[in-house]
Amino acid sequence: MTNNRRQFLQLGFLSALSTPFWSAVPRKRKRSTKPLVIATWNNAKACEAAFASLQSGGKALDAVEQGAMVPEADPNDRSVGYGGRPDREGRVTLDSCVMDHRGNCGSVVFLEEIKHAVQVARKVMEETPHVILAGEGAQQFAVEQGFERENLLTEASRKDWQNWLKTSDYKPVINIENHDTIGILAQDTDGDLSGACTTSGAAYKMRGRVGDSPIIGAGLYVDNQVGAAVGTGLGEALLRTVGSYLVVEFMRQGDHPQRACRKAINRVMEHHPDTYLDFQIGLIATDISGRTGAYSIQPGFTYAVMTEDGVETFSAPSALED
Ligand code: SD4
Repeated sequence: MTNNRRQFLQLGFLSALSTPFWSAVPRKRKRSTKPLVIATWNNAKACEAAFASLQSGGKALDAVEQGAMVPEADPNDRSVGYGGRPDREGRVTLDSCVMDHRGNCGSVVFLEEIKHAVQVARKVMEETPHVILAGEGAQQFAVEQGFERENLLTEASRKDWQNWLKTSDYKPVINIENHDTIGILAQDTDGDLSGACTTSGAAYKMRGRVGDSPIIGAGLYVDNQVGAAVGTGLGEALLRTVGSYLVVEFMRQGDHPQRACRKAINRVMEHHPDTYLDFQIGLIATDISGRTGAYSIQPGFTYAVMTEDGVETFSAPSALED
C-alpha cells in the first residue's frame, strides 16, 4: 500500500470516528409533483383560487399571488388589504412579500392606498433590481406600474378604530387583532415551491410600523431544495427569531414540517419567556415531498390545505394545549 493511500484510509477512518451520527447529511426527500396549496387561517377560498391557477398550468408563484389576492379584495377580512384595520392614525398600511423557487423575492412595506400589495411585491421582484420598496416610493412605483390608488378604510374598520381611540390601549387581542393575515405556500406540477404573505399588519400599530409579513426569513421563506414556511401573529416575535427561515432550516436538518414548526414555536417562546402568554404566533410549512405541518403558541390557529382531494381546514396543535 502506498503511503498516500495509507494516509487517506487513516484519515477516512479518523474522520468517521469524529463525525457524530446526528450530523450526517439528511437523506434528500423525493420531490412531489402533485399540486398543493396551504394557507394560514380560514383561507379556503384563497386556496381554491391558488389551486385553480395550478390546475390551469400556473407556476407556484402565480398560484400564491392569485390566492393572496382573495382576502386582499375582501372587506370582511380585517387583517388584509381592503377592509384591513388601520394604524392608530386611522390609515391602512400594507406589508407584503413573495418568494419563488429560484430564491428570488420582492416586498413592499408601509404601502398605502393600493389594494393588491402582493402584486406590487411581485413587480418589485420582477421589474426592479431591489427586494424591498417602502412607503411613498412603493406607492409611486405601484402607480407607475398601473395600479390604482383607492381608499382602503371601510366604514366598519373606521368605526372600530374610533372605538379603539377611546382607550388607545395597544394590546393586540390574541387571535383577533392579529388574525387572518394570509401566508400561502404552493407546490406546482413541476414540483417547484413559492410563497406569499400579505397583511394590513397589527391593528392600531404606530404609524410607520412594519411587521414580519414582508420580511423574507421572518414572515416567509422558500428554499426549493428543502421546503417553505410562512407565519402569522404578532410580527415582532417572528422578526426577533427569523421564524420562517428557522422552520426551513429545521426541515433541512431532516425534520418533518410539523416538527419543524413546533421547534420554531418553541424557539419563539424561549425567546419571550415573560410575554409569550400574551401573544399568538402560528407557523405553517410544506416540504418538497408535499408533507405539511402547522403549530402555534395559543390554541385557535387554523390553516387550510388543498390537494386534488379538495380543500380542508384544520386546527393547528398549539404549545399551550400539548
Ligand atoms: C404583523 N404578522 O403585522 C402580522 C399580523 C398578522 O394575522 O399575522 N395577522 O405582525
